Amino acid sequence: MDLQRCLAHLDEAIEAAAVLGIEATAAASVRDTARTRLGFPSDAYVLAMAGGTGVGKSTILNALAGEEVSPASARRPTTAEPVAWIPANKREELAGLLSWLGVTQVREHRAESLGQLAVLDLPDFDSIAPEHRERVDTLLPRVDAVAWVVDPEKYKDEIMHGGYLRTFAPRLRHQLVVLNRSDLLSAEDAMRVSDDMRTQLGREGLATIGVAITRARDGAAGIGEFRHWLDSGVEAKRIVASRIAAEAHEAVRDLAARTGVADGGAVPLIDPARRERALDAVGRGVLALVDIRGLERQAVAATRLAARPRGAGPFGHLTSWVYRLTGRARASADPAGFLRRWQSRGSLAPAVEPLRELIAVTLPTVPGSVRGGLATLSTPAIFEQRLAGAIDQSLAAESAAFRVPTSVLWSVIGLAQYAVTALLLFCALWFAALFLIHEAPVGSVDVPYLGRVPTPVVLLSVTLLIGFLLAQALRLHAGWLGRRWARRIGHRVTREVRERITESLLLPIERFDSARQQLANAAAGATEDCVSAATPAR
Ligand SMILES: Nc1nc2c(ncn2[C@@H]2O[C@H](COP(=O)(O)OP(=O)(O)OP(=O)(O)O)[C@@H](O)[C@H]2O)c(=O)[nH]1
Ligand SMILES: [Mg+2]
Repeated sequence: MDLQRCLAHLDEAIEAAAVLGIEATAAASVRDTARTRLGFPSDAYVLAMAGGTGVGKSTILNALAGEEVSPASARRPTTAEPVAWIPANKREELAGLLSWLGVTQVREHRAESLGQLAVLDLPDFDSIAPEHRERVDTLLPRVDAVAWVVDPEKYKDEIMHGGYLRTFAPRLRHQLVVLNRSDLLSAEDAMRVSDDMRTQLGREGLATIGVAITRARDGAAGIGEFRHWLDSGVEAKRIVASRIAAEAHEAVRDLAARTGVADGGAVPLIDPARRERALDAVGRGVLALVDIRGLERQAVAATRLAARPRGAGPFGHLTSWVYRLTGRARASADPAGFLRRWQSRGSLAPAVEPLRELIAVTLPTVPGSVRGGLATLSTPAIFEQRLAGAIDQSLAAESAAFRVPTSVLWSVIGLAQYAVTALLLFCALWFAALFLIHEAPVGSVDVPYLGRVPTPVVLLSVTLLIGFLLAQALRLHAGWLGRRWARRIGHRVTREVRERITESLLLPIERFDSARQQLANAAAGATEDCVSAATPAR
């Protein structure tokens, strides 16, 4: 159960690494190896004998078997192909596992007490034959346990310590160093060398690895400590699980370390408060370009233009037709066009600066492996391009939905203007009649300050005044509607632009941050589940 959870953490970590652009092929291969290994039916575990040439790997196996299983000799190197020594009754169930390991040389044993054990005698990893080392390197990630065989001459070898132990030991739980050919030393010296080896393992952070002293040439009697370790009663299943868990844990830890996150905690790359401030600044810069005030003027003009044919009486049609014909309407009463032309009003460069700067400041604090992805995001050209795209999209969506406001009041005013025009005509006829018919009787009205004023003059003045007031009412009402409309557009555009900036510029960073958090969580989970799955139950 712990093991399945442990592998799930590895999956999460690999997924997060993909978002972060971190190379995770090694981790993916760990995962694949783990799943394949778990897919084999056998409950036996595979122990590899690894070491330099001539340290006695094959001799130890032969001592264990009590017969010659893998030829050993003074010729260097001797073993070129790995030899598997397996329980006879498990031959069939181990067939798949052995072919996955690429092992063709198979010997059987009937040792009751070693019924769960398959030993692999590997070629050396330090001889003149480079293909031996290659074999070892491809096999070691697939075996369940390792006996690192050294001798008094080679126990300090750099290939063993700097190369193999450093790489593989942290990814194994069931492992042992076997100090062979100890008969070449006095008993005290053998103890001294094995203590020295332990000290060195401790320095390398591998203090949990035990050291067994053997004399394989003496047969079974010479490998008592090694045999004791084999018989120590660790369940084979547990060994297989511990190996996979240890490998998975290392892989997750490696990904987390390269991302710069610790177990459980990934401090956000960008401080949320600073992010908000930068976003506000960008929003202000963008809206200055979009020019909401200019938009308001255009919207008011467009609304007035729409009101004119309906509310300005018989001449309204004429003037609005003239406006349209001369292009005046297009230039100053076209809010949609005004929005679309935002880019002609200046450069975006100053607007993106606060956000770009924020990312530039953040970059040095980000681990090298993730820096690349973030750096691309903060390239001014890409930033501007994205922002421009975001603004274009939101403005296009907004202006496509434009409907110039309208009102029935305009028709009422329009009707009244027709009446005014009729009255004006009547006055004109009256004046004409007065000119033509001399001595025509005409009434008069008493007007304060002016005295008696002829009725047609009063009527004409009143009609003109009403006409003027109606025109003003239309202007004011249309202006009020236009401004209200413009304010609504302004709010929507502001909100939309902000949303799109967040989506196209900050979302990638947030995705980045959440991937880092996911990796940190996976690392914490792996520390818990993989460690408990990897504990060698003794
Ligand atoms: N003195 C002494 N010699 C040993 C001991 N174990 C093995 N040898 C000898 O060391 C030589 C090499 O042994 P192998 O078992 O072939 O060594 P190996 O590690 O398998 O070597 P490669 O197959 O080349 O990697 C042989 O001549 C063995 O007889 C030991 O405990 N004491
Ligand atoms: Mg050998």
